[in-house]
Amino acid sequence: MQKILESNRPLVMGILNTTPDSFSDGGSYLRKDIALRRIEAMIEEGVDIIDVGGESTRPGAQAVSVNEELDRVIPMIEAIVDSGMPVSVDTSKAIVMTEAINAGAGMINDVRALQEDGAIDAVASDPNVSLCLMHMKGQPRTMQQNPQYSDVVVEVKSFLKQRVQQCLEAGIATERICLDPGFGFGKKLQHNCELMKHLDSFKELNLPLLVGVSRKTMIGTILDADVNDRANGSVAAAMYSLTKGANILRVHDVKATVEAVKLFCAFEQAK
Ligand code: 9MG
Repeated sequence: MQKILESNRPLVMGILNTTPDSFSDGGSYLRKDIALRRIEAMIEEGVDIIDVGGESTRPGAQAVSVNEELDRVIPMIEAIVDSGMPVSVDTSKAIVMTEAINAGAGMINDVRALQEDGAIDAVASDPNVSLCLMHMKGQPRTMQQNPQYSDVVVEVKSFLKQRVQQCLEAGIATERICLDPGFGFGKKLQHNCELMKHLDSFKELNLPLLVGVSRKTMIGTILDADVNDRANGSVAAAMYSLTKGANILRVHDVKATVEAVKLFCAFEQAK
């Protein structure tokens, strides 16, 4: 799985939400058989890694218990591992991280950048597990209530740098880490646009970048589009992020993104 972060082409990370209140699939993947079909479909569509989440991080979302989160994600991790597809788990809880790794997860995607109790220790000891450290200002329940920055790019970069340093001090190798500015997490539209425009400046941290803009409010606001009508905008934004150095795209619309990435690579590889 460490190879995921060493890929020399952009990767597509497909989203598998198992939360009943998931903002873009309305919880329709809650039932296991439907989730399994979604996994199969994403694999057929050419996904590179599947990100399983058991606790919604959308604005206003409420926390769930450890047991509830484990009940949601562990069967999905096992099913994805059985299929041979790399699996990432979107969690901030140390116990869920440990159980996910034991179940075969190869990546932990933490929107809280391993700041919760025990999180760094939970991931430090397994050298084969990759990590995504994301920036979020505040907590999901309240993060969109008028977030303010003096310079969002400088602030987000400095936070991520600090979190990487913390990981290094805990003995985590840099090769295991990728970074994510956290589009939509405690950011207004202007902040998201600035982060996107200056995404290339995050390359100075010398780590792969993960970008998640799929179907988010920033796309809906710019296009005045309902959540179910944001696929085209999401792919366009993902492609823009590739021109700025993104390495992993976290998306709902796997087929469209895989096709767009193929075109991007073909043009990039031309003489
Ligand atoms: C869980 N989750 C929701 N949005 C995300 C994003 O933009 N990045 C990452 N890493 N995780 C996300």
